[in-house]
Amino acid sequence: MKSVEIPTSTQPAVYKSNLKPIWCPGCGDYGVLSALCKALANIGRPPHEIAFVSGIGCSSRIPGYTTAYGFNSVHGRALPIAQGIKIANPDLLVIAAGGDGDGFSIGGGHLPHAIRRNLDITYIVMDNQVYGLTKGQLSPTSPCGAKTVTSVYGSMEAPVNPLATVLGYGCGFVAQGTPADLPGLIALIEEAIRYPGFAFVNVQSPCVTFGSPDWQLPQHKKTLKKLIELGHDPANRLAAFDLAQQYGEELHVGVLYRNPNPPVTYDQLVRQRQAELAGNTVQKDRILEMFKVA
Ligand SMILES: Cc1ncc(C[n+]2csc(CCOP(=O)(O)OP(=O)(O)O)c2C)c(N)n1
Ligand code: SF4
Repeated sequence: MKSVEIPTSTQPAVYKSNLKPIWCPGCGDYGVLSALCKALANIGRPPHEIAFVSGIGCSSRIPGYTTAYGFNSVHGRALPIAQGIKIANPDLLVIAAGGDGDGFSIGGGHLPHAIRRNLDITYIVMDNQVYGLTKGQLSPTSPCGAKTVTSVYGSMEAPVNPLATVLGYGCGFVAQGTPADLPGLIALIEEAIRYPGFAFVNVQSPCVTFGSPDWQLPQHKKTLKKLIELGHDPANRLAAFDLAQQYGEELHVGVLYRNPNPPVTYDQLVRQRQAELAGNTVQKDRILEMFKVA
């Protein structure tokens, strides 16, 4: 459970702001917002104990549609800001969210460091294989051959594999979902938030306007494979890697990997160090001296 345990259930509507989403009708992000509010209701932390950070993109509008503290920040910078918030106030439940462009292109350099630092943060990527907000350019997860406004003859680049990437970086919780399986997505987001450490959820959230017409919610419904029904053991990291290799070919939904022995988080270490420091007046004075303004 993230930081402070208050497992009393409340209503999803408590987390929805009065702002009406301006996403295109049918956009997958509506389902993500709905799943998120339901997951938060199951967890029961009040909105003022939650901070929601995003970058820039259609998907990154999501904090504005919730009643939690929201920061719709700068393209690609959700993770550094989320980490700063968590370190400054470890009692906040911190969720970062955004698109595949935001997370794996411009923000891609932050991902390995956020994962290895292992703050108790949940990161939700709405992976629609395209830049939605800027009108349909190639994104890092666009498949080979994808025709977009910036790849009119079809993409010649191999896509990023988000699942294998975060597993390789050592992420302790890795899951994939789709709004085509809303109950499954709610459960995944809830489990990710409850995981004590950096948790990653890749949501296949189709762009109805610029995304592939062959990869929308009806296709997800037909092709998705639930990992639980395949008998996958989420404690088995090598099996998770095998499944992750099939990103872009199979739509696996569920928890690929959950570290059965989560290591101590960075925010816990900071708190420990602060407590130690409080009892060590010599060291404390030396540090205060270092930061003294002349
Ligand atoms: C520094 C910077 N570079 C580029 C942009 C333009 N820009 C805004 S959103 C975006 C990509 C959006 O795609 P994605 O992150 O996948 O989110 P989506 O809109 O698909 O949800 C780009 C390139 C920007 N706002 N800031
Ligand atoms: S452009 Fe695509 S990602 Fe953006 S709101 Fe419309 S459907 Fe959603």
